[in-house]
Amino acid sequence: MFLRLKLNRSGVLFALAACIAASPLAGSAAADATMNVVDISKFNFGPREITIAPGIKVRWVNHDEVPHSVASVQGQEKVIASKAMDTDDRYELAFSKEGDYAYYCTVHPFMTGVVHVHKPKN
Ligand SMILES: [Cu+2]
Repeated sequence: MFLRLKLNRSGVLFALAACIAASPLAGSAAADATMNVVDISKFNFGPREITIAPGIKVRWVNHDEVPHSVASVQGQEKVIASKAMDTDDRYELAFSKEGDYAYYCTVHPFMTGVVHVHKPKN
């Protein structure tokens, strides 16, 4: 966050690249936001993997002309279970527990994504 304020644009990109190269938490640069958006478009979740801090919300938005959903099962528990979202529908969920939440679209199970929930390291 402080880096972002002090560096110019290319510096930020360099810092991001260094962060991605050095850490498995590739999405951690976005971890300070209170909301992260995953756009559903052309039968893909974008970004396909995101990393957020506990307590942060993720909002999925369907931009396709067909319905999509977001579902994740951990053990016996459905940790993500949206309804089918029509065009421009959205679904929001806050993740309180750390973990890696692999999810998929129940309408098109080949559509997959992951939400990594981890406390920021610094
Ligand atoms: Cu789908």
